[in-house]
Amino acid sequence: MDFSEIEFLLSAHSLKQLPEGTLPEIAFAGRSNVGKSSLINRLIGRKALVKVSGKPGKTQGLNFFKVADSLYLVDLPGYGFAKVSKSMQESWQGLISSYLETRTNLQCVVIIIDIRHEPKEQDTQLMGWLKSQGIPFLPVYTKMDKLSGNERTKNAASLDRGHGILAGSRVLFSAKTGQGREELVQVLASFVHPV
Ligand SMILES: Nc1nc2c(ncn2[C@@H]2O[C@H](COP(=O)(O)OP(=O)(O)OP(=O)(O)O)[C@@H](O)[C@H]2O)c(=O)[nH]1
Ligand SMILES: [Mg+2]
Repeated sequence: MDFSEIEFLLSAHSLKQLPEGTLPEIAFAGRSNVGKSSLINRLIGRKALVKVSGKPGKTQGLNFFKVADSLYLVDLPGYGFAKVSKSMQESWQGLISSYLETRTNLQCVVIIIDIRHEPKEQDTQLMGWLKSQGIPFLPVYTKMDKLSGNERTKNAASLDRGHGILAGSRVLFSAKTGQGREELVQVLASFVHPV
């Protein structure tokens, strides 16, 4: 996959605003502040095409990026961020779940998990739900630069156990160092097929 030609397309705040589903699509989901936007920037080799922030809740709306007329990447708002109002949280979750349910050109949901965290209920729920909908997904454990080799192995194994994931079907990643990028590109390419 070649990300050298990439542009920001639009930010969708309702299903009506989604671009026509004529290209294969990969969406990036995960809890607030886990590093979704940073992962996309590293993946596409741009420092700041996607906005990143130390404060959770930075990404709002579904942000579409178009790669060389061949692929859409979608940066989703994070879940589990308490600081926005309940009704706003609910309307976001509503939009995201109807997007996931209805988007026929969606070929992979990358679920980004902070490798330092314990297995979280919301990630388990999302994976269970995607399975039940028949939507392919790929877990990525990110911020691996924050742990030493030993802790990394231990935490990755604990997340695998907690979420029922096989070690061969997830990727370890760091947006800071770029570790795991090559593998991620290869694995993503294996999900994508013509619409
Ligand atoms: N050390 C390290 N820091 C990271 C990594 N990925 C993200 N961060 C930092 O984590 C914070 C959140 O990153 P974002 O990419 O904005 O996270 P997000 O998941 O898009 O957040 P929301 O849009 O608010 O849901 C920022 O301060 C990033 O610099 C990583 O791999 N390593
Ligand atoms: Mg973000």
